[in-house]
Amino acid sequence: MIVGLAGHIDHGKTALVKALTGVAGDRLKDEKARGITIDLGFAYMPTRSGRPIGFIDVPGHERFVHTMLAGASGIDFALLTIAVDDGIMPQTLEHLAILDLLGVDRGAVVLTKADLASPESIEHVAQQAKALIAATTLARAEVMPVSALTGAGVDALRAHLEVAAVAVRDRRGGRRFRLAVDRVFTLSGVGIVATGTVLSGSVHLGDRIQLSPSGLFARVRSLHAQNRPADAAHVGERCALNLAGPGVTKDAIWRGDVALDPELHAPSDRIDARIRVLPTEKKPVGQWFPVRLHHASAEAGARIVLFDDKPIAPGEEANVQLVLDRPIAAAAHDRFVVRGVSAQRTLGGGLFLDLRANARGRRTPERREQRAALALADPSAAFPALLETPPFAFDLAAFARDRALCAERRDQLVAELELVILETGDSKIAMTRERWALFASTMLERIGAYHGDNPDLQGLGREQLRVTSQPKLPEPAFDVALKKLAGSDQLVLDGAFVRLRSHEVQLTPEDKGAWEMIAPLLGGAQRFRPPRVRDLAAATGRAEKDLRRVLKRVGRMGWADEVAHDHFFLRSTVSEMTTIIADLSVAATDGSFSAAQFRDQVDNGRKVAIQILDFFDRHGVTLRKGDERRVNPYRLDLFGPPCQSADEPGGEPSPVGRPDFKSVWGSEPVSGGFDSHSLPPISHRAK
Ligand SMILES: Nc1nc2c(ncn2[C@@H]2O[C@H](COP(=O)(O)OP(=O)(O)OP(=O)(O)O)[C@@H](O)[C@H]2O)c(=O)[nH]1
Ligand SMILES: [Mg+2]
Repeated sequence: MIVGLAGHIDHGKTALVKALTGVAGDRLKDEKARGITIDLGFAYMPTRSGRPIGFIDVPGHERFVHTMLAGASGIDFALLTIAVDDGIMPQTLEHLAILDLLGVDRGAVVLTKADLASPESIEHVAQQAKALIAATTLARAEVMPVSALTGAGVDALRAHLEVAAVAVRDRRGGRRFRLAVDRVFTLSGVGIVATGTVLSGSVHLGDRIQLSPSGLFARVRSLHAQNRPADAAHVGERCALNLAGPGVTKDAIWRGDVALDPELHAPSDRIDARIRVLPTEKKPVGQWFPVRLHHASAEAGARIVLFDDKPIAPGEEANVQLVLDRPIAAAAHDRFVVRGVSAQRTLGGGLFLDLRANARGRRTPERREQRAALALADPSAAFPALLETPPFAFDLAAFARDRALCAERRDQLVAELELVILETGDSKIAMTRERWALFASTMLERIGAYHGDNPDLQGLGREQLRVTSQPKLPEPAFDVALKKLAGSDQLVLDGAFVRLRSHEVQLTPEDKGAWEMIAPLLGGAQRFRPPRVRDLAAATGRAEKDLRRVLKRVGRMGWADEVAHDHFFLRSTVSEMTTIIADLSVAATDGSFSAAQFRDQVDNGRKVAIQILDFFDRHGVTLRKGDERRVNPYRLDLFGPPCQSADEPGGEPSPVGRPDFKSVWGSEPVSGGFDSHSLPPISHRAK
C-alpha cells in the first residue's frame, strides 16, 4: 500500500512520517534551511502482516501544489493532516479537493500537534474536519489525533494503517504495467534509477519497458519494490527500476514520464474527458479556457474545448475535449486535475474518457453516444455499449491498449461478448455477432442484386462494395471480412471483384462457340505472344468485329485481358506473368528488373514485352522508374492468385470455365494480399 500525505504547510506531515517510520524527511539543503518540504519524500514502514507500507511526503506550501499532485496520483490511502493549533487552512481545502478529484476514497484525517491543544479544542477541530470531508470521497475516513512530539496516537494510527493495507489489496487486476516516474538519478555502481508508483500491472526483472511519451526503450536490470530488492513489483507499490539500454541516461528520463509495457506506448495530446469544476471557483469555465493539466506525475499546458456553448458553472460537471500542448502517456479512466495558469489554484478535475479524440465531429450525436459508452468504467460494459454506436465496428486492440488491459482480459472480452473479430496487423476490428450477420447478409443481397442487373459481369468491384457497406470498414479489415465470407463458401473473390458462389456468367451459345474456338489459340506455347484479333479472324474464318466483341465480353468476365489494343491474353497467362515478374524482382538484389530481363523470360520480342509491362504499370502491378520496374506486392493478386506452375500452359482456364480460386484464397494468411492499398475500381474490365 502507498500512503500519500496531504495538508497545509507546517501542519506536521514530515514529522508524522518520521514518527511512523523513523525516517527523517526534508533532506534537501533548502528544505533544511527553510524548515519546509519542497520536493517529494519517501519512507517505508514495516508491517507485521507482510510488505512494508510506503509513504509519500509532499509539500504543503501553496507554491508547490503541483509537486503534491505528482505525489498524490496512484496512492491507495491518504493522510490529511490538520494541525489542531491552526485548524483548517487553504491548502487543507485544496489538498482535500485534489484527493477528491483523484478519487482517493481511503484515508484518515490526522489531527496533528495534539500536544498543543486541549481535548475540547481537539474535539472542535475534529467536528470541523468531519463536516469538511462529508461530501468528499474521504467521507468515511477516521479522524485521529496524533502528536509526533509525544508519540500519542502514533501506535493507533499505525495499527489503523496495517488494517487498511490488508483491505487495499483488491486493486483492479488484468492490467498491463504502468509506473509514473517521479525521480530519476544515477547511483554509483548501479547506473540509472527511476522511481515511481506502479499505477497498474506488474514489472519483472529483465522486462523490456518503454518510457512514454518519449518512446525510449529500456531493460529492467534490477528493481526494488517498497524499498526492498525484488524480482517483481506490482500495482500499489513504490518501485525503483535500475534501467539500462542505448540512450538510457539521466537526462533522457523525467518526472512525468510513464514507464510502461511497450504495448501501451501511444501518447496522446487530444483527450475527451469528464470534468468537474470545483464549487469554490468564482467564474464559469468558458470555451478554450487555458489550464495546467496534472496527470500522474506529469504536467502539461492544455485548453478546454466545450461541446456545448454553455460554460461550465462552478460545481458543475461536463464532458469536454482537452487539447494538450504536448503528448502525455495516459490511460482511459485515469484521473486528472486542472489548475489555473496565472492564478495558481486548483480549478477542477475528472477522468479521461477517450484518448483518441478528434477535432472533427466532436459534437456529433455519434460522438456523444460514444463518450457515454466510454464513460462506463467496466470494460465488459463499455465495449459492448460502444459497439452499439455508429459505425458499430471498433478496434478492440486500441480499446484494450487505452485501458491498459492485458491480453488475457482482452481475449476474455471477445469470448464473453461473443465478438466477431477482423484481425489485420495490430488492429482487431470488432463487431457484435448480430452486426456481423447484418453486415454479411446486406452485402450478399447487394451482390445478388448486382448479378441480377449485370448477368454478364463477373461481379461487383471490391472497393465499390467497401465504400458502400455499413459499417464502412478500413480496407484491410474489409478484405479480411471478404475472406471470412469466402471461407464460409458464400462469396468468391476474383481479383478486384466479388461474386456470389452461385453466380455463373452467361454467354450466348453463339459467343460460347466462338470463345471455345479462340481460347485454345490464346493458350499453349504461344500464350506469351498470342495471336491478335486479326490473326484469330484469319485462323478461325470468323469476322474480326465479332471476335473483338466476344473477347471484350470475356474480358469483362475476367477470363481474358486486353493487354494492348486488339491483343488479348488469357487471364491465366496474365496471372502467370505476374508470377514471373515477382520472381524477377525477388532474384534482383535491389528488387527491380528491366524489360529485357522480362522479355528473356517470356521470349516474345521487345515490343510485346514492353506492352505487357505498360499494361502492368497501368494497373499498378508494377511501378516504373526509368527503364527499371519494381513489383507492387499489394497488387500481385489483382489478376487472380499466383500461378501454381509456369509449365502448365494451354487449356487453363478451360474454355468456358475458370479455375476455382476458393481454396487458394482460403489458405491465404489474413494479412496478405490487398492490405492497405485500394484497388482500381473495375478498371481492367472497361478496356
Ligand atoms: N509540538 C509539536 N510540533 C510539531 C508536531 N509535528 C510537527 N511539529 C512541528 O511543526 C513544524 C512543521 O512540521 P513539519 O512536519 O515540517 O510540517 P510539514 O507539514 O511537513 O510542513 P511542509 O512540508 O512545509 O508543508 C516543525 O517545526 C515541527 O517540529 C507535533 O506533533 N507537536
Ligand atoms: Mg514537510
